[in-house]
Amino acid sequence: MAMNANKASRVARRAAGCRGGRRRETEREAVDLRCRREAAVAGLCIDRWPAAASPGQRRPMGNSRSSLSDLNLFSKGGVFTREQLDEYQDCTFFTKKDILRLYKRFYSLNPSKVPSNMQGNRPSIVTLCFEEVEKMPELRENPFRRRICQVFSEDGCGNLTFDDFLDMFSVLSEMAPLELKLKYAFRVYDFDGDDQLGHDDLGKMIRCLTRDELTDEEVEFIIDRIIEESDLDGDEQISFPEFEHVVSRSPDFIRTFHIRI
Ligand SMILES: [Ca+2]
Ligand SMILES: [Ca+2]
Repeated sequence: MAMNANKASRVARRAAGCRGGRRRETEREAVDLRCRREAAVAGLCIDRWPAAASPGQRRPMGNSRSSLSDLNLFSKGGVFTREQLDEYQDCTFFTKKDILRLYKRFYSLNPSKVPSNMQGNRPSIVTLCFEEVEKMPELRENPFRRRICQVFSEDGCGNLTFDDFLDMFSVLSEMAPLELKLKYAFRVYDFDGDDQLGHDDLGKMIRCLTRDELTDEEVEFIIDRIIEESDLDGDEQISFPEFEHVVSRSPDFIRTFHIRI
């Protein structure tokens, strides 16, 4: 279990941008594994993805049983070096097999753009644009798909390298701890990136969640209620600790920052 905590910390560092020293930020080294149970239901209310399954129930990515044989073809071709796969396995919640499956998904989004050899620095250079990534069934119905991709993209615009793509699915995976998911859920909601959920962030979040079906009055009413419930220091904004506090009391607030692969 200790290894999982370390791994969580590594993935957090990686996802926070330690590659190449960009966007450095510290992460708590210890991750409370008691949160793992809640992780199954937690995250951003992002949508109608199926509820969490135990790791043994995970289905392979792709939509057919042929995935594995296709994958072998890729493996023999040497998509990644052993060192790359070791590092990916170390820095994410995935097995090498998962990583190759994810590569296959990435590749299939635009085979003319993604090379069949990803050695060297290609994983941090070859980029799929948001419009290509959002077609994935796992994201297509998600009202926050653009925000999620923006948060994980190196360029902040939602265009993803394979490294970004892998980080995104690692944090969204059922193996990622609640604490990590909350951190990214908060970033997704924080549209203006000022580390607070203010009035405008909450308005956008509610409109996104309800697919813009509420009147302005209804949105204002909900914003007021959220602030009333969550704003402990009275500054009319919700900080990350306040967000964590609320979400830990009402797990329904965020349902599924989670994608099965
Ligand atoms: Ca904000
Ligand atoms: Ca506050």
